[in-house]
Amino acid sequence: MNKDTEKLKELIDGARRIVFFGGAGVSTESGIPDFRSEKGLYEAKQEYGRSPEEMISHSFFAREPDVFFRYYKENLIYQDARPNAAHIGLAGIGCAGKDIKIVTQNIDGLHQLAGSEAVYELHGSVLRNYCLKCGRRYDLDYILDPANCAKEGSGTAWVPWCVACGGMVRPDVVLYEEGLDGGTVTAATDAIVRADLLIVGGTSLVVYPAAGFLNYFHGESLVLINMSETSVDSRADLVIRRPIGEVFSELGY
Ligand code: CNA
Repeated sequence: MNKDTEKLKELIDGARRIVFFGGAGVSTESGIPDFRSEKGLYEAKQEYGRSPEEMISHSFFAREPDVFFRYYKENLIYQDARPNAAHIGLAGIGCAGKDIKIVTQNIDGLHQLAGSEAVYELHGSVLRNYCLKCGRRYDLDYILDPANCAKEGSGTAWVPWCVACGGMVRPDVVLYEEGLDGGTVTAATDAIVRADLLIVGGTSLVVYPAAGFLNYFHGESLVLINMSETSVDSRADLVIRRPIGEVFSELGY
């Protein structure tokens, strides 16, 4: 086992309450691109001529729902993606009897698919959708089915519509310019405040308010697992600059 992985294993084994705080880099090894890596969505062909932040902002969604949904379905949905060694290892730490909570900026549902139980999704989930008019809930398959997107006279092909009331169905995902869910924020910050070990992985830590959650941590050890440098590297007790899936498969939980 690599020296830094050995050190991480010691910290995990000695911790009483662990929080893993993660971002898009946790899922790149599952084939889901992040935003800021070389192969991330920022570098992907800019056929829309706008940044990912603008494309998935509240104002763009309100202004051009059809283009929004096209971009969203083409770039943010990966139905065949499966949990990688990082998701599986984190779930394994829980199975080994450790108190571990996951605070994620990801919207892909892969932590739950891997078996993690306490998962706080700061930015919602692509798996959940709801009608803006009557609140009826829909799954991902519903919004991807073209039959649910055709509406006479609407002139759109990508926007899903509610079968009950005809209202527009939207993803339960926090768009840029929208606030985070209060209950999720409270649960996530409580977990961080109580943790003695905080492992941060696969996040550039530039998206706020999520990145600011790290300031709630006053526990014993802070570990960072990220391919590129972040603003909190200097505060960390251990920095590992390797693919996170590789690190977790070495840990062997
Ligand atoms: P980001 O800004 O794209 O940063 C990702 C970070 O992960 C970068 O610093 C990379 O160097 C690092 N990284 C990439 N691959 C690995 C790897 N295998 N091992 C270790 N580090 C790696 O993404 P953030 O999560 O920080 O930004 C927050 C946004 C991105 C959130 O709002 C997410 O909802 C959004 N997003 C989510 C997904 C998803 O759900 N999988 C995908 C794309 C974007």
